[in-house]
Amino acid sequence: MSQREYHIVVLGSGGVGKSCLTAQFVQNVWIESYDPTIEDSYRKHIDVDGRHVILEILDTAGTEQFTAMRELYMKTGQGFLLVFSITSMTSLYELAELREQIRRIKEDDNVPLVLVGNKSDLEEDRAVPRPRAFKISQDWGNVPYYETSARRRANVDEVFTDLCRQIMLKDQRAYPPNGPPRGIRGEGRVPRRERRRRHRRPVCTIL
Ligand SMILES: Nc1nc2c(ncn2[C@@H]2O[C@H](COP(=O)(O)OP(=O)(O)OP(=O)(O)O)[C@@H](O)[C@H]2O)c(=O)[nH]1
Ligand SMILES: [Mg+2]
Repeated sequence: MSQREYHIVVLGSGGVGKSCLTAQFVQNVWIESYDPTIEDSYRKHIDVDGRHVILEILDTAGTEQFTAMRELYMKTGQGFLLVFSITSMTSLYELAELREQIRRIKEDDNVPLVLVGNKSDLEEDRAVPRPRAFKISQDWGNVPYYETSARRRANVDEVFTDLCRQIMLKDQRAYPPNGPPRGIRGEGRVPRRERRRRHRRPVCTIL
């Protein structure tokens, strides 16, 4: 079985839950306390569409004073999780600048991205209406939008797998010369299940 290594970068403002999402994905643990990150990296082996993949995950600093390395990791990253908290509109708006920076540095309009609205368990504190975030994800070229809860471990595997699949679709070597297996080809950046949902109602979230 062929083995690939892909570099994923987790980006977003301070306190939105980047480290908690990463810890849930990599180690299946929930972290209640808040300890601002400088920079941490993790490795995780997963299987996606029958391919064995090693993900190298960089959990970045949301706090401005630690962002000096940003340009470097944007160059080396192959896919980006853009994380905001559904309890903070500002945290969503701040992602626009990060996305622009990624596009500029990579000189590519189709960098694998996933927009992640975290803290979905805090519905009573919601400040970002789901359609608002979904509209932004569409304006960004149909970037998949998920709402997650690191606390409840909801949609955590899904966001990493979606991003990994996007990277694999870009990596010609990941699939055989006649393309990815049935059901994956042509799916582009939006999973089929999600597209069907979009036809039914104007939101795009898997809960
Ligand atoms: N209720 C709830 N709280 C969360 C969730 N995810 C993270 N938190 C809490 O939010 C706080 C910040 O989480 P972190 O994962 O450290 O945030 P971060 O984005 O890594 O922050 P920086 O490292 O400073 O950029 C912690 O107290 C977490 O327990 C979630 O899904 N639901
Ligand atoms: Mg952190």
